[in-house]
Amino acid sequence: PSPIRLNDYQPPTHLIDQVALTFRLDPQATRVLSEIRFRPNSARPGRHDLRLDGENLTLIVAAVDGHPVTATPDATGLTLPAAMLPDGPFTFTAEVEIAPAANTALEGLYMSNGMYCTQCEAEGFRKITFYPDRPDVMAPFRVRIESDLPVLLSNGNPLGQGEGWAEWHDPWPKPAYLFALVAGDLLAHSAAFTTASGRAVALNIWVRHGDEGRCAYAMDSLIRSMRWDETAYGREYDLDVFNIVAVDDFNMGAMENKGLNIFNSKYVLALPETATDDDFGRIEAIIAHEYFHNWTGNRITCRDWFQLCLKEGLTVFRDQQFTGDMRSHAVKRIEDVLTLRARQFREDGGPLAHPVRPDRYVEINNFYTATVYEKGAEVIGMLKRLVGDADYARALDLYFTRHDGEAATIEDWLAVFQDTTGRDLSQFKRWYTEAGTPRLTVTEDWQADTGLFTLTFAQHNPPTPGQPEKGAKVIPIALGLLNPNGDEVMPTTMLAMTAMTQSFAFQSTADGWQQVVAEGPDRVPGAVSTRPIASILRGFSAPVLLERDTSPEERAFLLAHDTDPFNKWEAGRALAKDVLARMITAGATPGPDWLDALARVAVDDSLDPAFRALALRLPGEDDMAQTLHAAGHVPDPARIHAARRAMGDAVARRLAPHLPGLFDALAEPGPFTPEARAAGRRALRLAALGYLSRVDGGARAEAAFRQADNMTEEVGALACLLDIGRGQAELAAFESRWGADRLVMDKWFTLQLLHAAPEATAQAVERLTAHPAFDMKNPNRFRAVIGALPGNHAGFHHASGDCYRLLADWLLKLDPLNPQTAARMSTAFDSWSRYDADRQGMIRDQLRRILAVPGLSRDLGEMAGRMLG
Ligand code: B3K
Ligand code: ZN
Repeated sequence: PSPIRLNDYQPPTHLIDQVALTFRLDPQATRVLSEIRFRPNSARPGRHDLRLDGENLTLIVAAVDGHPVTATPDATGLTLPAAMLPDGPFTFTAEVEIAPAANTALEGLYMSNGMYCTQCEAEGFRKITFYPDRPDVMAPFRVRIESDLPVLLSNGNPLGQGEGWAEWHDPWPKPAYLFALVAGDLLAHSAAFTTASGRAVALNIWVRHGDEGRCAYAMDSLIRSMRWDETAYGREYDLDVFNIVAVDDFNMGAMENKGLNIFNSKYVLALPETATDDDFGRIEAIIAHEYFHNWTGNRITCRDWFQLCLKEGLTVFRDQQFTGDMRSHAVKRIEDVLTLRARQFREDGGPLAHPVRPDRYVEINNFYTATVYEKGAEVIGMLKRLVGDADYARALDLYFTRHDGEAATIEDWLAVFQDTTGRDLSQFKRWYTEAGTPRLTVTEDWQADTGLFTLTFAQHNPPTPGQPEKGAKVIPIALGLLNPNGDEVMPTTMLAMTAMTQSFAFQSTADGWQQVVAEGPDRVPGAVSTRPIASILRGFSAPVLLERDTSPEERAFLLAHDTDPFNKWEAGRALAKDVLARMITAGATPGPDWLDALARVAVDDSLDPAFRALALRLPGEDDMAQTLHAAGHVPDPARIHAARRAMGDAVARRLAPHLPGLFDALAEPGPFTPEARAAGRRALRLAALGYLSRVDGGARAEAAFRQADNMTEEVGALACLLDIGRGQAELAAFESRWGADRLVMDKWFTLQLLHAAPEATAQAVERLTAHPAFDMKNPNRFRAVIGALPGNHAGFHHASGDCYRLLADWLLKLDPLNPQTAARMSTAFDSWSRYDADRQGMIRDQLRRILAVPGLSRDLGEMAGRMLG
């Protein structure tokens, strides 16, 4: 299929004033009656055919202004010729039949455990009825649902309900992708909220019987999100009800349908004994994310799908701010950068690299990526750093007033910043249009006689598919300077790099160190000074690869003294990666300096336990493969694995005297609370237990597993045991305890795969997929096994190539049922070009085998094709 291109965008020929839908629900034969009030779009003068999208629909009858029309749908929709249409407004009515029970792709109207639900983003509404299924056609919806099921929900406010029916009205014009319908035997966990201006809102989380006791944390997160959006962005909720529904079969995390968010049950249901601290954190973040979409996505939506980052980048940025406010900005930033590097830098460095705003796609579902989401959020963070907090707030206010009710573009978004600040953002826009992670190198110069300290930066923007050459990017570089005694002598200063190479000079003055803008005679004479130590790219102020020749001593200095928590962590991380890289490539052993520095952080009670836990986490194997490849090596997964294990053992031996004390002191008194402080203590406690298990043979982990009263420690202790090759009895105990709990059992599947020895990983896949509880139709379960496979780097890349073959087998099995999830899981192959010729050949063979399958989905076909290049 040929790609859709941004440059071909045309406004719609017709707009819609009103939509009325009636659903007569039936698993095999649901009838959908639609009544759509169209009017010609003045932006497209002249008379035009009306094209309606529609897929897998059986057309029963259609009419224009009450006159039956004989229109024959093709594979993708229906055309009403201009000659058939009145000059002005008209009403199109249709009745179609669909079969939700047969819908395994989980897009459109489908069934999950006897309940009906929908997923329309991006292009699922066309599987429900004939409609201009594009985000720039917005309309108010009235919906009538007829079914015997007790709970019948749609978007907006309830209009009425009776025996076997319910009606809903959504007054806010919305694109079809935000349509939702749910029908089932559900229970609500309810609460009330009053908005800042006094609107009473009924909040409900709808779940299956038995799950109603697991909604409290999600509800609490929702209420905090609603309050936060009022105070941080001045955005209030705008309907009388806000409904959330949890479903077990869902292709992604959640969906922001207007007034009726639909969630993967994994991101709603939580109790201390079933959910880990990470689960609680993700629930809070995703509830917030979907809620924040009400303004950034729903009230202001995207003109076309190329503009996806307009809503996703901004909404991720907002949920990151929220989590920072709720928990810890420092810890949140470190975690976000870890994810960015693991997922987005990986994507940007391989065959799937694409701009934050792509300019072509075959299947839009393939572009809900780390680049659109996470890099999209980074770009907004940079914009905020460049213009400052006050102008960011003014620009956002302008965005909301200027574009409310509209379908907007990235140009519109940048224009509110330009109009607010008077800045020209045309160069900044390259962040949206050019793919690839810039490499930033820095050299330092110190003139003892003049006291001038100069940093010279050079940026290199590597070629990516379809984009051989790029211009200079605007790079905000947050910089601080420290004295050799550890005092900060210049607080964080934002440098804006705009050229390919650019120098910034600094000098010590009576007021401390300052940037020297004018060189030469205008320069104030500097005070006598010593060479400062630079802390560069504080807070990870731009999504770049910083390359800096820093000595281990300087890194250890920054680890000990940097006032910027991100760079403090980053210094330790860089040290660890240097040590590990030398272990992998040169057979070195970790030296005492690094081990001592790590030990000092581990026992430093003045530091946040969550921060210490992050500092104790060793660089991941995939991360090392990515780093070694970028440095010109061919990564050997087996060596990386062995070296990382040796590194863990060395750390465990060095920390051994402190570990029992650390582990015991961090035990939480009193009952479990999911809040960040307690979670941080558990994280450090489990990090200590991990190292302790390597020296005590797992005795404490066994006891911790038995005594755990929460899932964080239960699963954490089990992971410690699996990591040292034990834990078989505990796995069996876990299965018999949790066998009936689908969400907890996903953890059981994933753990075994992640901890399988490299040579036993393929067998683990075979064993786990043969388990009676493995169900490929359930995306959570499929992801828990097949999706976890690349997380076991050495196993997935085992020289036999068995896992490559197994992954391809499973993708091909899933593709006819659920192409969207199959395509997403295929990205495990996107790093092939890092590895040796044998592995490259084996992966490419699998990709070719996939591409050769007749009837392959557009989703998986596009991905395999792009990965092969
Ligand atoms: N907007 C949805 C994602 C839809 C994905 C469609 N393939 C969830 C979110 O980003 O909030
Ligand atoms: Zn989103």
